[in-house]
Amino acid sequence: MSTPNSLVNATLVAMAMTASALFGAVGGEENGACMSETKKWFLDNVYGHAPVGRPADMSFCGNTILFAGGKVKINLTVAMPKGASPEKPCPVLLMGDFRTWNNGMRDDKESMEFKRKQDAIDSCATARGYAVIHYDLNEAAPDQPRRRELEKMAKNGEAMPTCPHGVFDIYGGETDRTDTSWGTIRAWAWCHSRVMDWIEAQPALDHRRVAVLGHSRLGKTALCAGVTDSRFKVVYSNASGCGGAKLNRMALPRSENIAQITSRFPYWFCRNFNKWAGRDAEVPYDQDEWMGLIAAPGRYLYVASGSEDHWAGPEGEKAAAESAAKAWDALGLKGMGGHVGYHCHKGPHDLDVGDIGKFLDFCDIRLLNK
Ligand code: GTR
Repeated sequence: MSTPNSLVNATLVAMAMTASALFGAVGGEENGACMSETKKWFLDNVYGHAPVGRPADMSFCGNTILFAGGKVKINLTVAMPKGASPEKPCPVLLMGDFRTWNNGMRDDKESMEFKRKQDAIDSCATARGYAVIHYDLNEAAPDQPRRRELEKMAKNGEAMPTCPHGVFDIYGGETDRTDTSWGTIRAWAWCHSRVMDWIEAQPALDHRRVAVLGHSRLGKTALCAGVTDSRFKVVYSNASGCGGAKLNRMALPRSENIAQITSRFPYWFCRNFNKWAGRDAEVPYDQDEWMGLIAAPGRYLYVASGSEDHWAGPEGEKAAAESAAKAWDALGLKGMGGHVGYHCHKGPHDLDVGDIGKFLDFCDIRLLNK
């Protein structure tokens, strides 16, 4: 006789609780009452806390998400596979970028190269039955070049956008920043959650099969979104390095350390992260434990590196993925090679269509039962 589903579910929940004791509670947007100590440490010390969950002043208009009546907007670009419909909703890949702010793709060489890669990724994914969603994170929470541009505009007395710092200007964290206020990575991850809210309202998109992914700073962001929002079923970090998938405690002299990242990109993290500069080996929790927080039945982690990407520390990313996989093992689920995947492409710091192909091979089995 087969085991009833309710019994299987009860067993999985009990196993998840056991793993929680080892690795911290499973995802879901953070809320004080049921947050594990591990997760609290990371939000207090590294990424900061989001001041709101789904805000009451958010609305949707077509492919645009509006905050505070449109003071801040997120414009989504959606590439759909053939045949997706409300009767046959398709799985989704959610990616952010920084190239389309001001509602237009720039035409400089770097942006054109980015566009070529993005189009290749979209074609590859849609041909395999996945929708791809892109949007410009600068609109929601500006990254460094956009921040510099805004500073210059302010200095020159130019007309400023209503909310130059995006969601920080609406929900707080810019001028009233505290030691644990959200940094930009947490804010971007929060935006991914708002896009997830939008996905849930789209009948042709399958909100139960959404993968969040990103490269480099957006790999750090994908992990943050995966830990803080359990609706993301698959989380893919590509070359995320320090503050992402790389272990801080592993001595890798060629890779970025906490002092370097907090001095160049202080606003990516909460202020408390500065206190760990020069103390990488002393952090009480490491990035494998951060990624282990994603572990739950039906949730998957994928990590990829570049063999020549010494700044991101491929050895540290691989070791962290292997260690994080133990959170799934503790649930009685297969970790490495099962719920957790890893590959290292030969070459530098990059995410290209080859990486996406390998990642989709992983997703096909887990999300599409292929
Ligand atoms: C680097 C930074 C890395 C990485 C990268 C990127 O300058 O040191 O942590 O995130 O930027 O996002 O491209």
